[in-house]
Amino acid sequence: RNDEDDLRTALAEKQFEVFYQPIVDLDGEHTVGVEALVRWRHPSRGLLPPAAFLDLAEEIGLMPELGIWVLEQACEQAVGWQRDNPSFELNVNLSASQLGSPHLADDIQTVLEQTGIPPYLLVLELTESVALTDLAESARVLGSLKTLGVRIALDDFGTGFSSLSHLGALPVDVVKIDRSFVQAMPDSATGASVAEAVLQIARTFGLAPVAEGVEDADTAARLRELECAQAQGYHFAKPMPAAELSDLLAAQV
Ligand code: G
Ligand code: G
Ligand code: MN
Ligand code: NA
Repeated sequence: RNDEDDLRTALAEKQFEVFYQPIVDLDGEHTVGVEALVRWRHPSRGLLPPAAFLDLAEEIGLMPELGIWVLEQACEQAVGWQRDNPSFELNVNLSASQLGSPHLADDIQTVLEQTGIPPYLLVLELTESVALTDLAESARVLGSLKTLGVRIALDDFGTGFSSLSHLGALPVDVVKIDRSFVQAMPDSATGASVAEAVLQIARTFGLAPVAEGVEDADTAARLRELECAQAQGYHFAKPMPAAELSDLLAAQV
């Protein structure tokens, strides 16, 4: 048996789990939402991170199915969290092959209906590099998703662009500032200025920024000064199983 067979079996047997990383508002440091992040509970190798299997899953055509499974799981969980916090947001990642799937919008619509999650509380994340591969096609597909009422986030923002023209061409609501910029903030004045410039670009285009990879209190404070409303990172919390997230939410009420 090879890795490919293992992965197909994993999908058939649902050996995956969804972890959730809090997204906080930088003013009160309350959890305002989560990003869903898939893990593989491998029968012999233990809990595997996405880096260990997502590229292969994408390559052999399993990502559309795995991606929709993650979306379903995450929406079911989020509906519960929304009972206590009616504005609780759920972010779910989309892969390149999902974006290319002709039934993506229909599949998402089905999950929205089956789980009853309000569409405006679902944020679909797409990496900037995927979004830029074919700008016209991305604009068309994201436009079709927007008609469902969901929001779109550009992930790894700032790493992919050769020009800024794409920001006007894509129907995007949120940008997730790549952690390379955030982590360079304490290093030097230049690092801090670049992060500030990336935030400024987001604002120029009317996009809500979420800072990724915040690992210390100083960076959080600096981002707050720069009026970045939301952030994510180990300083606040690592990705965790659904039950732990429920405990965390219960403790902060
Ligand atoms: O969980 P971790 O922090 O190791 O995530 C690593 C990367 O894997 C993230 O950048 C994220 O974009 C990607 N990833 C995690 N879960 C999913 C998923 O369900 N679908 C897609 N397409 N990517 C995911
Ligand atoms: O989709 P994306 O690649 O942005 O997913 C977030 C990834 O970043 C996950 O792999 C998550 O575990 C990781 N991550 C989240 N917070 C931090 C952090 O503060 N520092 C670092 N180094 N990684 C983080
Ligand atoms: Mn992401
Ligand atoms: Na990212």
